[in-house]
Amino acid sequence: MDLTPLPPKGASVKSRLARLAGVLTIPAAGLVLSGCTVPSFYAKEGVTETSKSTFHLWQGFSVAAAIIGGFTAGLILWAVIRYRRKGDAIPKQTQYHVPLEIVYTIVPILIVIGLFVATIVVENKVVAEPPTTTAIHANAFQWGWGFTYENENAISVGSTTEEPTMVMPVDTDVKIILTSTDVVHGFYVKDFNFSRFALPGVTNTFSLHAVKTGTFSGQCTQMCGLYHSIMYFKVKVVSQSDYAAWLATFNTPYGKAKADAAKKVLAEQMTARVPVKPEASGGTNKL
Ligand SMILES: [Cu+2]
Repeated sequence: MDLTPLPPKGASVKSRLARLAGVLTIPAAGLVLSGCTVPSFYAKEGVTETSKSTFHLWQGFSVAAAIIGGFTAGLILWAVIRYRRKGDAIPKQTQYHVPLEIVYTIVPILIVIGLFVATIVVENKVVAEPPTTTAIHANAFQWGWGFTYENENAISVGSTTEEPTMVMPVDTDVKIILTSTDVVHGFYVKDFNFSRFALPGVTNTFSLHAVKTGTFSGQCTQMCGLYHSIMYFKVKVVSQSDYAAWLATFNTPYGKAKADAAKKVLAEQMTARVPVKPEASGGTNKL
């Protein structure tokens, strides 16, 4: 029950405005306190071609939601204030306003079609797999990641003290062949705005095209057992010449021996179901 005393009859315009300001403060405070960041709307552009497309789609959805939400809130407020009860008289009722009904049926349908088409365009970009000769096998297992390179000796396996690092070249279409040895895992790289399940018995392929060099964090996003929380990895995007140089390090006798040792560790880890051994990985993921 609202115990707020009503203003005396004939309250001044000033006090009415003060009450209105009080009412409007609540949604305004909600907006400010939620820390809404414009124009990114809490998302990041990321460092791949498709992460940028996904980001722009998110922006479009957010702007559309803000406009529609603002318009709807404005209409509600207008109705609340304009038709607030002043006595027992009911305001004029309007029904079967056909032009209006047609507008509020067709406009939402057009909005949904617009959002749907924009989503399809971006999704087609995300799932596109342009032909490339650079392919990396990413294998998830309880509880770690192994990255091996098609037609190359290179391999990267993590340890409890060193996260496995997937090294990939910048400005290149890189095909990722994602598999799981045991249960469902999730391959997620925040700066790529990208996530994909690693499923046992299923090979998921996708393409990544980074446009910026740097080291980016990845993690398993599917609760996959006791040590799910340590299933981190890194993605190191390097220049094409650095990438070639890194691959070449595995072709020396020393590099080959390292790769063979890492392959053995990877095979052991896949079946051990324990956190990986720090001493065994040999730092093969160092660039
Ligand atoms: Cu996991």
